[in-house]
Amino acid sequence: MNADTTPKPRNDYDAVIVGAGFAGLYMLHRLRGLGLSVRVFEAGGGVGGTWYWNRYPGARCDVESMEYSYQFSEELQQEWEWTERYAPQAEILSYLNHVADRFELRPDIQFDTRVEALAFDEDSGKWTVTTSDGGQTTARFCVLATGCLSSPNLPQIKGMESFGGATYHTAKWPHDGVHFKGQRVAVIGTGSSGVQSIPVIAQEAAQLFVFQRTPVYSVPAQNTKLDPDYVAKVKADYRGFRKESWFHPFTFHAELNNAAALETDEAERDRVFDRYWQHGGLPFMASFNDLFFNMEANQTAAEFIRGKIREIVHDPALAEKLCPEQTFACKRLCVDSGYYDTFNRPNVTLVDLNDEPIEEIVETGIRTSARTYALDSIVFATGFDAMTGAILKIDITGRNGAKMREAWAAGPRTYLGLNVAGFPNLFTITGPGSPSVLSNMVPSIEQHVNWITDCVAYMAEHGYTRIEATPAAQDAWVDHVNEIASVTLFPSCNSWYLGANVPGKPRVFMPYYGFQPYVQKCDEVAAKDYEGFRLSA
Ligand code: NA7
Repeated sequence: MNADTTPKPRNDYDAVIVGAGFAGLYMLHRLRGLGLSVRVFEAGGGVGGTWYWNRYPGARCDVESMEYSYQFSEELQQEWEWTERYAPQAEILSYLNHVADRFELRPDIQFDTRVEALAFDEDSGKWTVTTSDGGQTTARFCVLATGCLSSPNLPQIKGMESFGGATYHTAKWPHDGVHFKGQRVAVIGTGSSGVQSIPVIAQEAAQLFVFQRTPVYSVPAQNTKLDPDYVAKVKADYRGFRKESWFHPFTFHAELNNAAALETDEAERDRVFDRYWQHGGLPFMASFNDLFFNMEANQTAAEFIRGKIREIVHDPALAEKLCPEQTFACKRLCVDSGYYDTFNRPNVTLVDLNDEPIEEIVETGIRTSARTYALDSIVFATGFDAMTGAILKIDITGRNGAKMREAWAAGPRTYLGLNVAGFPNLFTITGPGSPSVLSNMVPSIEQHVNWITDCVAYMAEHGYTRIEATPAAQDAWVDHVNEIASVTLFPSCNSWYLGANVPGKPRVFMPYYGFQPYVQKCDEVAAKDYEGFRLSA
């Protein structure tokens, strides 16, 4: 495309990107490739997003490393060597640092700078970006690459400030690590972050108290060093391997069993479940094709996992307390390394918050309705204000003074999870209304970045300077997202997909279920000259 070649003052760019994680880095690479001037603002001191912040013990990805990576560069995917089936946080962070260096991205990224406000100026057609360093930058395009799980949720518990020991949130973990040796430690929360960190902290702490509000379904990762023969096989046709996952309902490799749990006799069903359990990880969800659509089928998987918990945990009463009752995989399924077995350790105590709710945090520890737990450290593994939290932290003002916080007061509304009516030239990557967290994030990010890049190029070719979703297209899309969600079992539990984990957050199912139909829709929209968007000069 023909980029504007007139010299620009340092605070005016063609595009501003917020965030330098997987999404922001690739977006920068692509927009620069169009010849655009681009500035990235990143709150962290380095690249990596989620993988920069979540340095808690045991942190690793629940999607296999050979496919939790970029595919846009054949050289990159050939040269990078993953060491384990599931990459630990530090390795993913090294990978992203490598990407930043390899594609010389750093000069265009301003670190330690949080975007505080975005305001659209009708006359100039540009966004003014106000940053935490007091700076103001203008840009025609603005891309929110702020991540789905980047705004930590810290519960407000009475007396928190009075605790005399140390407190940590898994998503804001100190960079030089934490030593728990000899300590009495509490972990509050048993989602993925709790499930991954609890077995590791238990090995070091003198005493570990796990404060559980809702028991969780977890499948063993069966993590292992990567087999060089397997890696060589994938790399021999990496494009083919990626294509297979692109067309897989989960967007990562998993053997799909095209049989219904309800049409399979119990003994055979258990054999199948066990085979997937031994294989490990999220592919367990592919063991039968009716698990997400029929509660009776769903509960066969639930009961299988409860059976495993009863087998693993020696104390039957404790095992019952660890058994989840809600819909299987309605909250994101966890993938663990020794989670349930950790409760057999003599230094680990489960505190069931349904029996003894937390009343307050005191100087010496946590007081529940039953007793006071004396503690040296408290770890909050309490998750995120997911999908909308990081976006709504920014004071965003669109056309005619419209506020994003008001536009989303009853829950997020987007067209394709890519743009919001009333907010021209503002794109979201893996925003609410797109498959994002229900898919393998990296291919989803690449699909969005590619779509946005093509859109910006199209606008330049056709002399357009402004794009914005029409309210009608947005309304129809929001209805469609809800309609699809309603045929699944996802809305049947209090998950962060629904915003149910954050007090006061509107209860709306945020991601779109179905990667392939979604991609098809995005492609059709582009092919029909961005149908559902208003383009203007
Ligand atoms: P999650 O999955 O949201 O888990 C948070 C956990 O913290 C969950 O067990 C919550 O219980 C618990 N929680 C939250 N608030 C409280 C309070 N106030 N008291 C007690 N317990 C509380 O976050 P994660 O960081 O583990 O994982 C997020 C995603 O990252 C994960 O799904 C993967 O995609 C990667 P609840 O279930 O709400 O009763």
